[in-house]
Amino acid sequence: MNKPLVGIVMGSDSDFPVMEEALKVLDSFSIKYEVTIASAHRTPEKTSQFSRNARDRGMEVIIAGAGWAAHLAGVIASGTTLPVIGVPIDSSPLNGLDSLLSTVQMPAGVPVATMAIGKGGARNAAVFAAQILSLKHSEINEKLDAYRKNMGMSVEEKDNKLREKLKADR
Ligand code: RP5
Repeated sequence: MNKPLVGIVMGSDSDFPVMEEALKVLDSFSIKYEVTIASAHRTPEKTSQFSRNARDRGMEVIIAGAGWAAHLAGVIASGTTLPVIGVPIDSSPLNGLDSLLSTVQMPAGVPVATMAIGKGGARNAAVFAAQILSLKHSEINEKLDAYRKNMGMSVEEKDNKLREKLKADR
């Protein structure tokens, strides 16, 4: 895996603290990615070039995160038939509800797989990207299985800790 399989695009550097969550998950799966700041309204030409060239550059999935009137994921989806995963960022006075609706409400024909608002959505975007990639890259499948197993184990740990705390407190 030499070329980045995932293209991560965000509208501004102010989106990075949220989008970083996606990077962390992809790192944990050893999936190579490329990070770009491109804005649908501030740098429309760069955004459109990115999406038009992504497939030829070897990318297989794109994650796009943006806030406010978040048309970034939709604009990127319009220039490629690669799967585009959208992350609505909670950077506006409407706390991301505007970005959620702008990202999810794509008219029929050009879909954006839209995740939850904010950091949880960014994490899920990376997990979902890994799930798409696992169809072709079987080594990612094993990592996804381990991820799910660890998640289950951490819930069990929390359950045990809470039970012990309640026993001690009462
Ligand atoms: C959107 O506008 C970006 O995705 C960001 O969430 C928001 C604000 O951008 P900055 O003004 O912080 O650069 O395009």
